[in-house]
Amino acid sequence: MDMPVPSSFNDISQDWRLRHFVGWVWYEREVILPERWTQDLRTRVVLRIGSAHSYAIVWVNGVDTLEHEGGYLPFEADISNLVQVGPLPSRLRITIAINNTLTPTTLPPGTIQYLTDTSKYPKGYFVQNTYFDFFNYAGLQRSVLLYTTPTTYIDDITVTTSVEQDSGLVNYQISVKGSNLFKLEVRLLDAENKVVANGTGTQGQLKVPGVSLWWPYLMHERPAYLYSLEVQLTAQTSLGPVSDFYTLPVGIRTVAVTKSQFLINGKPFYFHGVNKHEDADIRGKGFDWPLLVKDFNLLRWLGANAFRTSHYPYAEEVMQMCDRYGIVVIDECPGVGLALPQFFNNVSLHHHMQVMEEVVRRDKNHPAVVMWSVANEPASHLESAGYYLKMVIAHTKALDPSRPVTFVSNSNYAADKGAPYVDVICLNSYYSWYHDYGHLELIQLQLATQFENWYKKYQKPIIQSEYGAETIAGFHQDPPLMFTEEYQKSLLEQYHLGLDQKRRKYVVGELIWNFADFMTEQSPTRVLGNKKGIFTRQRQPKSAAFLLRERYWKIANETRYPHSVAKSQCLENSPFT
Ligand code: GCB
Repeated sequence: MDMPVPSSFNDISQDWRLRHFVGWVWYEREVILPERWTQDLRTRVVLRIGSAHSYAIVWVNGVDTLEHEGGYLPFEADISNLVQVGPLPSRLRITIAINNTLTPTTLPPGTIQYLTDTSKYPKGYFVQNTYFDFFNYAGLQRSVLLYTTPTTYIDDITVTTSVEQDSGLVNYQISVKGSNLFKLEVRLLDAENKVVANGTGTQGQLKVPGVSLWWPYLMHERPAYLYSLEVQLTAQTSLGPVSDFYTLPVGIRTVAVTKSQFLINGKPFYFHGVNKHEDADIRGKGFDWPLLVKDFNLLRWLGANAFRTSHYPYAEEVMQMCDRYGIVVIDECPGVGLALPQFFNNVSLHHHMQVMEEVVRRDKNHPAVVMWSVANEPASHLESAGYYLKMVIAHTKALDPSRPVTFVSNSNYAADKGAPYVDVICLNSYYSWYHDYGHLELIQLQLATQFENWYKKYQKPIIQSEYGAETIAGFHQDPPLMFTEEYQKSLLEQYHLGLDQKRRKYVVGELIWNFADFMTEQSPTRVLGNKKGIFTRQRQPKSAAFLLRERYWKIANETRYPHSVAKSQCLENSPFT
């Protein structure tokens, strides 16, 4: 059948078996390569897969080329040897087999349960159990690309930044592969394309006097300032000279955490934003530019300055947009649904660390990323989870000492075994929804208890990383009843009163669950998916979106730094000016 890429395969056809399919699916396509890719042997041809959920094997012209475990991160292979042979035109057959089965050692984990009562189930009947609340969309959900580099090429760049008085410092490290005989020239250009610093060699430090810092949206009159790091490689190969060139957007900023604050460029930063999902009608988790740009327009309309990539790394284009718009990111790996004791084993731990390596390698240079989240709601009351989280967090800190690390907890403060290792406490709570449902009057008290207990025990800044209410757009009831727009609004209002009590003390952020309604597995508690969005799945606002908009712009106006504010361009969008 025809299958678009990128897209999840589940919602494309009318066949219910494909929608719920668990197992191997096969993609195949032929392409003809340009002649210079195959005839100039100084060219390296690479096949890159943006993501394949969840386990993939790739063949090129029938040759087993690549395998990858884990659904939300890119992987690639040098296929030059396979394409630079044989007659012209050079035809390429790419075959990708993908298995979406989740097991106790995948991330996210899952279990396959065989139902053996033959009076109820046919022979061999099984179900895929998952322990997270979103539909396990699968397939080639991000782009598959063919690209070239020279045979000696820029393999990777790592940039970290710091600030000394009014100068910015950009430390770079460049990895070159293919040969040792090369020259590297490095230039840093400002937003007007003026060269502001130069360097040579694989590592160095560039100094930018009178630096323009990268500030989050609504925190400065010129947020999201990006320099460009241009890296020029020239090399000698046995077939003659080659050159490679790469431009990396660089935002100069610092991130730090104190006992009660989250600091960006030395100033207290308050996360007022959302949790998202990659999710939409028909395409499922398939990457889609119109949807992405719409979402960023909604974030800006809302006055949101941050989101968490709940519960897996999002497409690279999303991270690039965050850099450009100044939307701060808590970058979460697919460590979601770690609910059962059996999931905390050595094989999983090893894989989880490897996934963190892949996330950090992919996202380390994004100024928008200010913190890593290694998991969402693991069973962190278990001893085994405590050890597991300690190891994953330590590994992530070793990979990237420049950013704080967290995981998102829904455990009790007294029982949580992972919290000692995080830099910021992130808490999910659903007062008056899953607990004491219908009792909006209890929220303020319960929220105050939550914050005070955690802060007393850990003295670390706290983010309310989820709160919200299931809401069917168009349902109304006054006085408010559950599932109506009025109830969602009232629940938010009560949370906000509680948050405001602690906001200037040690609570450093609030992220609503969720930005938009999204698809889940079928269950008696989900009406065509999770409806806790402040926007519908089609991105239309529910009443709560307007409430949140008013709040976020108000907070932004209060926390703006007078020294850095001229007549703000951001303010022009504000509903209050
Ligand atoms: C949570 C989870 C999130 C769910 C949400 C809910 O705590 O982190 O994935 O979707 O609750 O709506 O139940």
